[in-house]
Amino acid sequence: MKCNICGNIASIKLDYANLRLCNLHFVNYFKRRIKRTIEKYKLINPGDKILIAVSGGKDSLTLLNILSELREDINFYLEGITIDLGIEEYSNKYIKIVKENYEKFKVEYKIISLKDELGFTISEIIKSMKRRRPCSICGAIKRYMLNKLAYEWGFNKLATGHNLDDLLYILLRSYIRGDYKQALKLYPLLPGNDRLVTRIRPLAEIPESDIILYSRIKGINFLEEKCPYSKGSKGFTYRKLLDMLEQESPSSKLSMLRSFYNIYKPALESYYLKRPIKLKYCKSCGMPTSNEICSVCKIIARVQRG
Ligand code: Q46
Ligand code: ZN
Ligand code: ZN
Repeated sequence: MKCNICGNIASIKLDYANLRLCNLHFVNYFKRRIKRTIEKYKLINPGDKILIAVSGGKDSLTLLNILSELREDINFYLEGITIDLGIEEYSNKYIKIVKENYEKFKVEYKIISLKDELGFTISEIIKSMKRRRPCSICGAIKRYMLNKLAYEWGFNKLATGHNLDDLLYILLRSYIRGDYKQALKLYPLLPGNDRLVTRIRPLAEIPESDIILYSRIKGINFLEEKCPYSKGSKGFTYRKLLDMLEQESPSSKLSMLRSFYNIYKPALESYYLKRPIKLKYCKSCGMPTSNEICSVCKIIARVQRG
């Protein structure tokens, strides 16, 4: 098997692109595709102040590596944020790894303790609410905290490491639940307004398998261990289904996302924009919400009541 670019021995086979590549040309190809996403969806402009959410997993650390390399070319400011969720040993492990990577890639960062910010750790909230599937609560709290802090610290963009598989999983889930509001948020750029900071997802068109390859080739040390609360999550089944589809018919993942962007999303928008969602401000914390009190303030009030 020879590299399609240089003719040396190829170590990587990308069926979706019908390419065989050596490590060097895979890395170039990977970076070029992310740059193309950034340009195509106008994710980054010179002078931007970008806060990147880093969890210690392969996606956010790969994005940290790529954005740290691009910041001089495009001329934007980059800073990292990691939330200490207080999930016992698991949190200690990812915090150690993110610190090493922030230093390696020379990116300023802040580690924020959820206990200090909200008064409770994720473990305490989950125990108190006795939920079988804690990820929806944890996800809502993380999104809330990231937006709130990015806004309060004066960043105009919040970058996350969502990849192609993550977006397709959310798309499938929202289709099954009939949750069109969630589906409409699936785009590499989610424009903000007022207290809602613009969100960007530069890895939106990159399959998870490519991110694993890239991080291994580049020697990025990431946490492979899964969060203890992720056991039994339906996400694994959805992802397995998507992988089977891709194996049967290479490039179906990307085609699925592109058809959604080009055909289904505009159709949904033209239908639902006739019923726009009115954004209010939470009467308790002042952050944007579609209700009187935001979901995170409701969660915290419930945990405080015990
Ligand atoms: S940290 Fe939180 Fe994840 Fe753990 S509780 Fe679920 S959402 S799995 S990415
Ligand atoms: Zn090559
Ligand atoms: Zn609130």
